[in-house]
Amino acid sequence: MVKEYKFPEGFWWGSASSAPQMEGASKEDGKGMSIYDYWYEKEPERFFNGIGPDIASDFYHRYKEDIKLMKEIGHNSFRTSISWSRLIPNGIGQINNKAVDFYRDMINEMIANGIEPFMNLFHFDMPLELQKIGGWENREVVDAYVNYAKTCFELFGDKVKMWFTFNEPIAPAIEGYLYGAHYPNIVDFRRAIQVAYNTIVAQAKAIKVFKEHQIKNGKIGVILNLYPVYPRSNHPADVKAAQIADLFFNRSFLDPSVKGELSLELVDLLREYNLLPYTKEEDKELIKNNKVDILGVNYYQPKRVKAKEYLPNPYSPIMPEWFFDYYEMPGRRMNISRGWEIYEKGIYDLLKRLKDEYGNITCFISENGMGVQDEERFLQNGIIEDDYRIEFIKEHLKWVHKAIEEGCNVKGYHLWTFMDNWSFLNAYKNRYGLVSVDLKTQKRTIKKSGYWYKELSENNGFVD
Ligand code: BGP
Repeated sequence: MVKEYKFPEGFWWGSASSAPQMEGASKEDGKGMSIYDYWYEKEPERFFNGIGPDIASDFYHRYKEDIKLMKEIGHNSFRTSISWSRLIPNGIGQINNKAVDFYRDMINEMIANGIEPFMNLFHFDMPLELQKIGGWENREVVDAYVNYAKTCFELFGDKVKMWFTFNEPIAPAIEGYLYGAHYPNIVDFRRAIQVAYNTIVAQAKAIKVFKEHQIKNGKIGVILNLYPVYPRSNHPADVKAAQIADLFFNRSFLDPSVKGELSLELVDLLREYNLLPYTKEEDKELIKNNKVDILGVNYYQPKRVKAKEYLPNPYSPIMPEWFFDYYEMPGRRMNISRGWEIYEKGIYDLLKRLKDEYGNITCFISENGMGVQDEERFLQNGIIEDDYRIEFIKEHLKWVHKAIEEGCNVKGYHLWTFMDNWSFLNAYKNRYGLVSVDLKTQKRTIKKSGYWYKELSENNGFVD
């Protein structure tokens, strides 16, 4: 049966990206080094095909034509980030005026094209100078971040109304300090928890400053990568495993951001394993009084877990996986390029949970998308015929639509991403864009999905 899926008036249609993943120009116009610029210099072999963030999709030079393309494919909003090390090359101190000009012009260009800028302050790219003094483990860096946030509100708050403290703040903690996948490539659960905790404090302090700054009609939020966590069965051991995975991967940031308090169950668990972070007396009140106004939800895949098959080696470093095993559900559908399960209903389950357990906070889908390797396979008459991406978006949007019908407070949908961009580690292996980028020439070509997205936005929905 054919059905029309109409979305609420004023729904945000657009996409998301970030400074380190699209700007390039990593050594130009006074930009300081971020940890990724540095790591790439040191170990280029760790990035897919040895491609780093130095050129990326060259948005720094091509933003005007790119923003026009965004408009052409139906964007009414777009999220990117400010590069801290471009704006303040040493992380603290001197502001780079060339960066101020660039961001001001970029923002003005978006607004002139009817695209609301959603501005994120931090997308994994710690200024190298601040990493040298301990990065997020050091409270001085928290203060430097708050000062950077304040600078951004002052410089761009007259134009940008939608602000975000962090994209996926759990990622620098666990990928950088627990799984060794991001710089500084450490494996130490205790340190990861300190990083996560300090990030939560940094967020609360930035929100406090934001409120003091009183940006007219301004909103501040956070973008979290959330996972519906499904136990293998209803057996109490499987259910317990899922609850613990949920504490680590969702509630760790969701509870302080939305409810203004750390999850007591998580605190108890960390205490039991002697993993509690160093805190300050005043933090609790600060976190309580500085919750987010809006939540961005990045959804790619669920987590399926089961009780552990074997007891962990007591001599091995403690990891979240001491408490559960991942479960490969028979028949699960996979995006094999990325190794991620595709499970559309997960987006609905997440949104319903936010309604039921998190006060139906104003939210939007801030990332969702499908990265495909060797996408040139689908080139026909010069354009990439990515019907799979259109299907992927439609199938997720049907569930978003159902969630809205059932009262969830969802304001928009941002795809990852506008044009093919650089990915931490995977570089340009998997292409996610509505617009393809030829890395040799930097030529942009709208994909079939880009044309479809335009119709989606113009009709504020689709028929299927
Ligand atoms: C999210 C990040 C993005 C983006 C996306 C796709 O977690 O916020 O930065 O990269 O995932 O993932 P990947 O690039 O690893 O395929």
